[in-house]
Amino acid sequence: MQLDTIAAISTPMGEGAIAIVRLSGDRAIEIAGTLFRGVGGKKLTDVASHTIHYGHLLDLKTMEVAEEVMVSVMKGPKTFTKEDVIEINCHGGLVSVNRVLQLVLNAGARLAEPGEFTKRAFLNGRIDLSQAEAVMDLIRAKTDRAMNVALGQMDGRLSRLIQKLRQEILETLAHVEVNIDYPEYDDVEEMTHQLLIEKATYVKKEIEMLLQTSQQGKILREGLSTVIVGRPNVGKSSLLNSLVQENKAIVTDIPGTTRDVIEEYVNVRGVPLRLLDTAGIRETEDIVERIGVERSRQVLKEADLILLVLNYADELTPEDENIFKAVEGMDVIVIVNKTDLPQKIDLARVKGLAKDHKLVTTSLLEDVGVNELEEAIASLFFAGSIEAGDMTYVSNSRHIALLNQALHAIEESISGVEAGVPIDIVQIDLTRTWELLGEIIGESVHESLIDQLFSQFCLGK
Ligand SMILES: Nc1nc2c(ncn2[C@@H]2O[C@H](COP(=O)(O)OP(=O)(O)OP(=O)(O)O)[C@@H](O)[C@H]2O)c(=O)[nH]1
Ligand SMILES: [Mg+2]
Repeated sequence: MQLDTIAAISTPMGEGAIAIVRLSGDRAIEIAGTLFRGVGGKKLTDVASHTIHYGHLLDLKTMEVAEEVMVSVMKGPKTFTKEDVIEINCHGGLVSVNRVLQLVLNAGARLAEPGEFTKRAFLNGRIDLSQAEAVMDLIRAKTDRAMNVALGQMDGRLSRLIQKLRQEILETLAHVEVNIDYPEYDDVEEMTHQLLIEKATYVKKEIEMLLQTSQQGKILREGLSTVIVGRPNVGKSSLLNSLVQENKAIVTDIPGTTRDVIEEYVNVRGVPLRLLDTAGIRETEDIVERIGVERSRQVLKEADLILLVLNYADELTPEDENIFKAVEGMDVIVIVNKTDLPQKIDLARVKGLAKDHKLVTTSLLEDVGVNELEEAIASLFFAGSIEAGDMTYVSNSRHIALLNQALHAIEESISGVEAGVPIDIVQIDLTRTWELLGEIIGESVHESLIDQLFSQFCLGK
């Protein structure tokens, strides 16, 4: 495939010690070479691959020195894109790095689109689609574990599993083909049926297992989505601050202080939490607060874990009971806060409402009970037996959707065989499963989807 030579700034914008402009393509070395003036007249086109060289870049219009640089020369195919790659290390700083980019663009490179380097690695066959997506996950990883999952996927762990399943299906399809070609042999037909059920059941089980990891994968990637809810003024924002050990949210004694959803990432005893503090839920005339309350209700729906806060120094209200109703069926920890004040709450009634949920009492003001709460969160999470280990996690929503469709297709084929439908119909379902799994690793995917996926990348990656 003949592609033009692309260039982009590959380091974050802003001031730093160094910044990197990267080029990839057939003309990368030539383009950098025309700008580069090395020590003793050294030419980039003559140097060995995977070496780095000190020199200056010339502005070809004025023939003046524009920047002092170190240039890495990496010849394909042993590069990120499999093409010739140049990395120009220049001084960190907006002006400097933009000037270098401008020079290489003037010399014949084209500005890369977001994710185009990774896209080339994919198009040139160095990585498959799930690996490319892992590159993005890696960049965005917010926890250590998320990073390990992404590394595993980049290494091709998921790809290999998917390929193995596709191979099984292919072999099964070959058998079906024999059966269709020689329908007169009864024993072939019987064998085919038995084999079909066997293989398809195996594939089904493997897909189910992958899907089981998806919930955990999502949590590892994004953090356990944990929503703090409760009436105004019970201490929700105080709880967020106490868990992140910083004053992130505004705390006042005015009910209705928090108006928007506040989001913070925190590690509680090794459990990655995406912590959301919400506006206290109540009926209100204040428009801003009302929007906040509406948002609280929305984030509630997508929560993995609810921290329901009550006020020890106040009686239970119908609003409290409504909140209990709203979180029915979810993972909830009930927190009765402000135990330093005189008790007004009916704890027996709270226990009735809490049912099987864990109940913790705290005084956030005096830092009492927070340890117990952290323990409750961790035990809830680890009881769900999340293990980092070597497991293959599926965490990408595109993959999850495809796996669900593939599961459906393989189930169709199994029930088809069992119901004795014509074998060529079964063949269609099997082929469909094979195709859907292929989409995960980027075989048989539509070009527009590829464009869309890569456009989510950051520039220069
Ligand atoms: N006495 C006592 N006061 C507390 C405790 N926890 C929080 N408070 C106080 O209660 C008031 C409300 O706390 P916030 O954390 O802002 O409550 P909130 O639930 O976020 O309130 P809204 O954002 O208005 O919904 C503040 O004055 C806190 O200092 C506690 O354990 N004991
Ligand atoms: Mg608040």
